[in-house]
Amino acid sequence: MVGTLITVAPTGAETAKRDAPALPVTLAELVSAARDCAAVGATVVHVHVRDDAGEPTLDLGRLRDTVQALRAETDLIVQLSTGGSVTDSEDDRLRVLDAAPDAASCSMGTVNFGSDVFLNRWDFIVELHRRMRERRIVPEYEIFDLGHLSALHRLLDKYGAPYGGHVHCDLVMGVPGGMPGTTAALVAAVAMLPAGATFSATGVGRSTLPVALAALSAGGHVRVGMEDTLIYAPGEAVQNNAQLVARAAALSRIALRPPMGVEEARTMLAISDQHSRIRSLT
Ligand code: KMH
Ligand code: ZN
Repeated sequence: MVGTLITVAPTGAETAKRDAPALPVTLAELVSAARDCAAVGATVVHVHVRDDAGEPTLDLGRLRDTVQALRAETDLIVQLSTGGSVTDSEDDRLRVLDAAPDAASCSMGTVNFGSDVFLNRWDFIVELHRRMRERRIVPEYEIFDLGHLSALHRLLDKYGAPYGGHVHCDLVMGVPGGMPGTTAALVAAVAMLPAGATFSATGVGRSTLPVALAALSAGGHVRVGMEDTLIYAPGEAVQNNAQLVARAAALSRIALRPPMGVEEARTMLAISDQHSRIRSLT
């Protein structure tokens, strides 16, 4: 039986350090959190970086340093966010790919995001898809709503498969404005996946646990982390990212689909070892 891919999204772009002191915002904190998460079962890290004031940034130098540090200090697959924060420009979001990560997120449509709008125009999505293939970066298609799966079919039909040939989606559920974090919504989304695609799911806020359980029972994979939830249980704040990864790993063992190792994850996601080779040469 296939193991479980556990992705950790440790930081995000929405939470302030003052509201969640355990949020990793410096490079040292991020690397330390990534190491702790790898030790308890994570194989992919979904990365947003912050500036010296702790604010979200897409500064290319910082992104490059972050990719390099995570490669040097962990074996995790490094997936940079091209979503950034709701105020980031398309040019800045496209430039993220110049930091040469193993993988990057590719959000498949516009969605209301609380009282903001997370804008993803069709032409922008096509450009992200095209540049990722050109740079040999494996996309993770972020699905916030069912219509985003229609857009994914359209993208693949018109512009072909991503680099590596495999399609992996992350169902981001429970965003205020997107699909709800329910089993029914997950089942509906899974039914719309392209043939041969694999999926992870992440539930925002209180939907974290129900979505993880639904994903495991539907044969999917799991993303957890402080980007998506700061609540561990009713009345109990998340202590750190590793706590969330350890719980996801425990659930995956109960489901008899224990956490995947990095090699198994690279094979499933069709991520070549080109970046590991680069690492060994530098
Ligand atoms: N911060 C959200 C507006 C992604 O990383 O690709 C977008 C987001 C998606 O987090
Ligand atoms: Zn993100």
